[in-house]
Amino acid sequence: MTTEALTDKIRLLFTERHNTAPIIIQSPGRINIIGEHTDYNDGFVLPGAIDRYIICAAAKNNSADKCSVYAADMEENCTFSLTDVKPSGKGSWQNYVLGVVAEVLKAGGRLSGFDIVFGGNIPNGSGLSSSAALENSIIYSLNKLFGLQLSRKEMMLLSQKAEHNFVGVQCGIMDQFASMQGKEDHVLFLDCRTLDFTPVRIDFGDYELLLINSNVKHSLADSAYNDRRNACETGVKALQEKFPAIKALRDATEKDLLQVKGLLSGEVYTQCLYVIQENNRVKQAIEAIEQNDIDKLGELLFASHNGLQHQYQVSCPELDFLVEKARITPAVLGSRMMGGGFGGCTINIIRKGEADAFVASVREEYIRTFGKEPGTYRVSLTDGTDVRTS
Ligand code: GAF
Repeated sequence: MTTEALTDKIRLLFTERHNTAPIIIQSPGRINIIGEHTDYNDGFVLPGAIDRYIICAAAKNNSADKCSVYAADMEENCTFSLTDVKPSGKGSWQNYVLGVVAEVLKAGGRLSGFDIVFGGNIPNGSGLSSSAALENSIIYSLNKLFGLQLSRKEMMLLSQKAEHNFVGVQCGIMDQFASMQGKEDHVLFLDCRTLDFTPVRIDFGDYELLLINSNVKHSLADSAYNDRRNACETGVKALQEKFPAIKALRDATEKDLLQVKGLLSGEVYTQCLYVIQENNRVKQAIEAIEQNDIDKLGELLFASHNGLQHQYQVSCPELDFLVEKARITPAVLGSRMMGGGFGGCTINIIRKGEADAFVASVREEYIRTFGKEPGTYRVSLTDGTDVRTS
């Protein structure tokens, strides 16, 4: 559905349900060029917001504490009192909303009753961060409705806390950041330690980005994500025995890690090595972009996937298949899985005009092998969460 049609639908649903005019907030999904699983290691990432959104209609109601949130896509309604905001069942969309409300209250935000209707055109489970977009849309709405005076940085950090405390995923900041701070036609080079960032324009020349959705949603992704985080923390503790100044894997070199190899299981060692190497790849990617060297950027994407598949072990056969096909296709300069892993999309740098032929060349075998169809998206880089004016 186009964002215009989605906005009309959400606005109409809201006025039908609540008989008043809402504010409309749009909050985008994100891609990430490179820098996967580096964010919670204080490292570097290169994401951007995309023109797929959660659209959220919101208004205060007359109650002191009664709230309602209607998820148009699921046709589900959730009502709660501000005096008793608790997590809902595991895996429920409600936790993204309730978590944000709870974090706002915890931070001292003064709220009264409100109503929300939301819906989206970010495909769920595609690794394009529909959940961060939802969290950001809720916090941005509350900030506007109740004049909370939160900065973008404060809002994205509260969204992240909601995910930690209500959803149970110890995510880094990349997704909430990209969705909140996005800039049209730019990706954002973010230092996840300081949260300083630089917008970067990439000149792809004769090439363009193509997302291919594996259409795999892995149910173990959340627990595996937290496991990887723990592995990184184990690595840091071992490193600190020899190098007390190391605070996160971002501070370590491959040589440092080698010196504590004996203190780590083979698996943890390899996973930490991946993070150190991926962080270096982001820095190399920035150099390649500055030199308009898209071939080099493509090589880095393939190398990133290799690490995610074999070292960090967060890929899956469907994603590996798509990247392998890309590797042997001359029109594709680079390809890798994107986001947390175990499903979702690959991001590809492909020669303009070749996307349809590439997808057609892999489609049949993909369907035969995995019994499902791959999806494709072409996206544009866009601004972060904001009020929608039309
Ligand atoms: C998920 C997380 F939410 C991000 O913080 C990031 O760690 C990403 O996986 C992997 O790079 O999207």
